[in-house]
Amino acid sequence: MPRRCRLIASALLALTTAASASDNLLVNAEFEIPGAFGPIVEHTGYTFLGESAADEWYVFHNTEGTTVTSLEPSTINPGGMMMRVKTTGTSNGIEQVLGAFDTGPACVKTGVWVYVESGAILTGAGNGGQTAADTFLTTTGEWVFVSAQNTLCPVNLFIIYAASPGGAIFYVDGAVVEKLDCIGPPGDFNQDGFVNAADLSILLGSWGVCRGCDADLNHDGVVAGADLAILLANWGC
Ligand SMILES: [Ca+2]
Ligand SMILES: [Ca+2]
Repeated sequence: MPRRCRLIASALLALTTAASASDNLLVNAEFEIPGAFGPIVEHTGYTFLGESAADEWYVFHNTEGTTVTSLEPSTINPGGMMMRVKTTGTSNGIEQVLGAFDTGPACVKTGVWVYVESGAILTGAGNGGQTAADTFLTTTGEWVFVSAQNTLCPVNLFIIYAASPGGAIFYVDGAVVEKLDCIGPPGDFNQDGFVNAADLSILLGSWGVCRGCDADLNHDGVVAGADLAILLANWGC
């Protein structure tokens, strides 16, 4: 990375970190603290595989594969550490649990600095095993701050996963999950604080191609079954 870009990236990281440090629901968000098995940890298998190279960050596989995590000197935050994640399977990556299932804020903003070496990644937040792909990153070879508001609620889990066939190689640093003040969770279209039948009728009334409309919860330009599934998952949140 050119020196100027690196300086700007460092300044941005410092700003995002300073602004959010006190409100960050994540711990070890800067990947400074090695885990019990660190600083290089290899997991092979399926489902929950244990702690990564970084304390409080865990490796989870949705497909069979191998993931190697390692803490290395950060290239975006000089003097600090970042984590390298190399995974051979799609939908495999790292996650942090923020609280118990069915607990946590209805609305959050998530963000993390990511440098993808190969493949593509997604980030998401949600309730236990039910997380949405809130961001997709296909840019390789540069640091990018990926940020989104949650789709599923309540939020007690934050994930950073490979979204490409065959896995991905990526670096992460400076992650944040911040509670947002909201009247109601995603799907509360009429803003009465709850997701219920009134919101369902709004969604059904928007059914079909509907670019930019509120009921398009997954932002794919169509109000369809995927949006209905999100609304039903957030029912009563
Ligand atoms: Ca509502
Ligand atoms: Ca949609």
